Amino acid sequence: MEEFNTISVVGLGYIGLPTAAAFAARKKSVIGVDVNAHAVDTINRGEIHIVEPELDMLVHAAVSQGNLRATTTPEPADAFLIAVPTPFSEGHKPDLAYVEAASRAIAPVLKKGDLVVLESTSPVGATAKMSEWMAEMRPDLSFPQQLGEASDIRVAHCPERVLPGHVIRELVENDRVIGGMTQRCGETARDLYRVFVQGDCILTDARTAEMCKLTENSFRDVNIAFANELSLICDRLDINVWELIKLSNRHPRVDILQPGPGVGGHCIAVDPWFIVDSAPEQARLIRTARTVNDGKPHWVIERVERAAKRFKEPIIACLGLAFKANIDDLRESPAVEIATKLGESFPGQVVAVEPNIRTLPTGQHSSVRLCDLQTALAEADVVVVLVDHKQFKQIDPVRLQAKVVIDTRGLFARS
Ligand code: SAJ
Repeated sequence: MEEFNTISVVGLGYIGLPTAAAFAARKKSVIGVDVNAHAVDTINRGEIHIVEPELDMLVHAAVSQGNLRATTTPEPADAFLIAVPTPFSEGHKPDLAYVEAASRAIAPVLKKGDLVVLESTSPVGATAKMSEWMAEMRPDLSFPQQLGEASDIRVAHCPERVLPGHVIRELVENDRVIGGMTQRCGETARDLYRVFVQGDCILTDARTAEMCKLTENSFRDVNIAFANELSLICDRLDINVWELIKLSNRHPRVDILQPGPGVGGHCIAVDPWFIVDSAPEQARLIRTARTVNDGKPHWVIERVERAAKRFKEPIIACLGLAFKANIDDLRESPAVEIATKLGESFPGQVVAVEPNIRTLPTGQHSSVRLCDLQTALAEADVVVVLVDHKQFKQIDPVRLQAKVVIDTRGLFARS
């Protein structure tokens, strides 16, 4: 069993910061590294720069007890976890620039016996590439691609799988898939995660672990696309899709997900493209699912525009801007895309209700006015339900009677 006294987490975002705090809660000495000086200063004050339930308390405790410290410059440690973004660039090609920068940044402080784990969601082959970048910088050390089990540095991939909004619980309880570049690399990484993970830590190779994470999110994307496609078909055939899905799900082997205004977030709408990019000819269903889900916001916009034409100067109320229920995260949100486009088509006539934020991000969505739920319901001719926030579930349907309601989440249209 390996002992890790000092652990460094590189990238202190939605995954890196909770992970750093989880190790610190187990009394490990944790050094968090981030290029964002504002994030580093905030964490060193015991505060957080992102929104995630319970994270503030954990970080505050970790910093005040001296177990977590943040810095912009990497320092020596026994294990390094890299949790930086892996977005896609032009043509949906994975962009590994942050992984490359992070691995080159830690390379100078690596020493014999260290473990480096890539946590970022990555295309197949990224862990091996990361190891090559470090090897380039440190010809004095050996890496698994050069010496196999005998290497000085151990390298593994262990994708994060936590659900935003439930990160603290899922981080501890979820099973972890650990892909070592060699068997020993995997076993060493497993010793590290066992510090705080209560779920099973299952070993495989790095490429399978990379593909496993992409597969999980693609599975979800394909299944949401099925529900979204059904919603279009049912609209055409004048069938209530929510009732249809509920009835179909009575079958013991059928479990259809829910249609919505499209798929948001930073994972499910991104990761399938990594598979498509690496096997474009084979990944036909996965690519089509992306197209179906990306097309849904346009379909919603068209429906609202058609409905709005019935009025002279309609007020359109968009209920919800976040990418899913009961969170404040507006990034990559189909609801934002829909509200913004409607605001452009109907200047001064679109209001949005988002109970989880106080102001709209500056410089964006200027065509949309943020207001409270009661005002929106009083003013609106057309109500577009975009997010199933708990506050919206309490709306008395009587208040919607005289309005046109376009309900993308089935809050009021279920039967
Ligand atoms: N959505 C639907 N219908 C559904 C379920 C979801 O339209 O029936 C939409 C949501 O409204 C949202 C999007 O899909 O816009 C994604 O939401 P989500 O709750 O399904 O997933 P995320 O993006 O918050 O988190 C996912 C999770 N992956 C899986 O469930 C397979 C999480 O475990 C991953 O860690 C995370 O991606 C990630 O970081 O990759």
